[in-house]
Amino acid sequence: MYKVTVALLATLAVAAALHIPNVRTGATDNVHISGQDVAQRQKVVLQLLRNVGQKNMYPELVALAQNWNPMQIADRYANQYVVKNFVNMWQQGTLPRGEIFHVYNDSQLKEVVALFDLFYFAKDFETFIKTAAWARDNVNESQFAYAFSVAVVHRDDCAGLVLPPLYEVAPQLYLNSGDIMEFMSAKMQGQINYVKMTNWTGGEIINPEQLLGYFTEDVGVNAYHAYAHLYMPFWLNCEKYGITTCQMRGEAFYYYYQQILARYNLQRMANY
Ligand SMILES: *[C@@H]1O[C@H](CO)[C@@H](O)[C@H](O)[C@H]1NC(C)=O
Ligand SMILES: *[C@@H]1O[C@H](CO)[C@@H](O)[C@H](O)[C@H]1NC(C)=O
Ligand SMILES: CC(=O)N[C@H]1CO[C@H](CO)[C@@H](O)[C@@H]1O
Repeated sequence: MYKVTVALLATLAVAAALHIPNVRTGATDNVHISGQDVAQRQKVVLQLLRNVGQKNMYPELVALAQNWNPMQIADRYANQYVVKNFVNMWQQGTLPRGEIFHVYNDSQLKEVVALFDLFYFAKDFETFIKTAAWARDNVNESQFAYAFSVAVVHRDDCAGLVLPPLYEVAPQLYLNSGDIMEFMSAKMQGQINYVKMTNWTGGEIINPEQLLGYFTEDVGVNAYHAYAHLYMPFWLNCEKYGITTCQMRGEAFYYYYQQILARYNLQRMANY
């Protein structure tokens, strides 16, 4: 909660007078988002990503999702083809809830891009959030969380909003199951602020690579890597989405991996 409050205050401070050109809808005049709007938008984004594995627990968001029928409001999307495409795909059945989603599985990626398109081409924030509130309970949670996060990063009207820490959205991807079980049992016993230090290099070393566990398993480094993917997904077609900042992509990609591999090699030399 503390983190959320800090994030909200921070966005309030910077967002007081944000002028954002709308690349997506082609509007030439700038959209003005007041500080209060940003705080409200931030709140909704955090609520939608809270406990994604469970059904929506905020009645106002559940209400938004009710009666949602994209085919009836197809004109609220800048690209109407994406609505048909997604609805067709969804009706034929996509990845069930609770299944593991992987971005390198072509059919799963196709579904997630169709969902992202729906989020991205929603003409206004209200349509975007209604779509997201619906998708949260009807699409597989990992696919929803991924498509929604990429949309928040890339939508003009989400400028200044922050995503919750990814290891809080999907802790099972960052922590080992033993730790999660320990947290769960601490929580059931009513303990708060329970701290557990994980020794990533503990246990028997079978492969010298395990000596680097403190680096390769680091929660912050892994979240950072995941963020880099959200900002520059390999499937993001700059022309299709009207994104004008793609010229430096190759350079940014190279710089990012060069830096992280340099650090990795340093750790290897230091350990074996
Ligand atoms: C991709 O995911 C689908 C389920 O959505 C699965 O049936 C298929 O086997 C997966 N493909 C690969 C190559 O793992
Ligand atoms: C983690 O475990 C390894 C191997 O058992 C041990 O050498 C190391 O001192 C431990 N590190 C910490 C911080 O406890
Ligand atoms: C869009 C989608 O895949 N929805 C499925 C998610 O999982 C539930 C429960 O298994 C299915 O009923 C949905 O069809």
